[in-house]
Amino acid sequence: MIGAMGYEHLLVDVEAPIATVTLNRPRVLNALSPDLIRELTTALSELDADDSVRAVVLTGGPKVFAAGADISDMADRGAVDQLRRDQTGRWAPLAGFSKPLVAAVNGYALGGGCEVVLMCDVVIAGETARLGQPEINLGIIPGAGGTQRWPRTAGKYVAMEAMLTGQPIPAQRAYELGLVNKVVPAEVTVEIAKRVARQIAEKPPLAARMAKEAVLKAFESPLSEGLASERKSFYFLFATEDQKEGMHAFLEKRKGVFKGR
Ligand code: DAK
Repeated sequence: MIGAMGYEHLLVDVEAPIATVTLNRPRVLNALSPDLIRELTTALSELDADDSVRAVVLTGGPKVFAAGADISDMADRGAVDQLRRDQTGRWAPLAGFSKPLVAAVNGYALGGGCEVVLMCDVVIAGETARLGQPEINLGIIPGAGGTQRWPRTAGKYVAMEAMLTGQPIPAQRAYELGLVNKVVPAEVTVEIAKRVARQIAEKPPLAARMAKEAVLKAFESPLSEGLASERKSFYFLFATEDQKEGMHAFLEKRKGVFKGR
């Protein structure tokens, strides 16, 4: 069945200034087939270019986030075939999404599904959420950033245990380890994630973009480089109308109205 926006495996709901993207292959626990990945990255590219959207919620719905890449698609592939498909490059619209991405995670977020969560900026987990990298059980390792983003998020030993045992981590433990921002009842995960997205969407979008970029830079650069880059973005924001609006609104004791200019 093709949805309203022409996607077969996704639901995309734009309620400006936020949008919600729902992975929608429930029969196979939202397994990330090449078609689903293509649709997801296409939808994200479109939302990144849509000025009416200032933050995006990414979810798998009420029961499951995603049980990983589609094993039936991968089982008989060879190394060269995998390389030629360049799935890492295909994730660029997600990893490089310029607007804040809020993940709403219920149930399993495994393998590539967990790696998608790790590419989001804020994670709201339902009490049923279970995050893990079970690739080792299949004779492979994570291939969409898991071995790199887990240690940067939760430290070496948590990452090692997750990669080597393949055991998923339940929501509350994930919260204690700093892998998710908040644990909420599963029925309200998406609603709370939308609330967070709306809160972010009220902020000046260029400042949000620069803040996201600056925090991500911390994972990639030495401190001195990160600080220099932060300072340049800080100066740049003084060239925006929203900075003038934000500061004058404060002085005039009113709420700022931001245009993303
Ligand atoms: N792929 C395909 N089908 C899946 C699936 C998956 N990952 N996960 C579940 N399904 C299907 C099941 O086969 C079953 O289908 P039917 O038998 O009904 O036809 C249906 O979804 C319901 O699943 P279960 O019957 O197994 O449900 P249970 O509640 O009993 O168990 C489970 C839920 C999540 C514990 C179990 O389904 C499970 O262990 N699933 C596999 C989890 C997993 O191993 N995930 C990692 C996959 S590897 C790459 C980058 C990244 C990746 C690949 C390439 N490149 C850069 C090239 C990522 C790799 C991975 O994610």
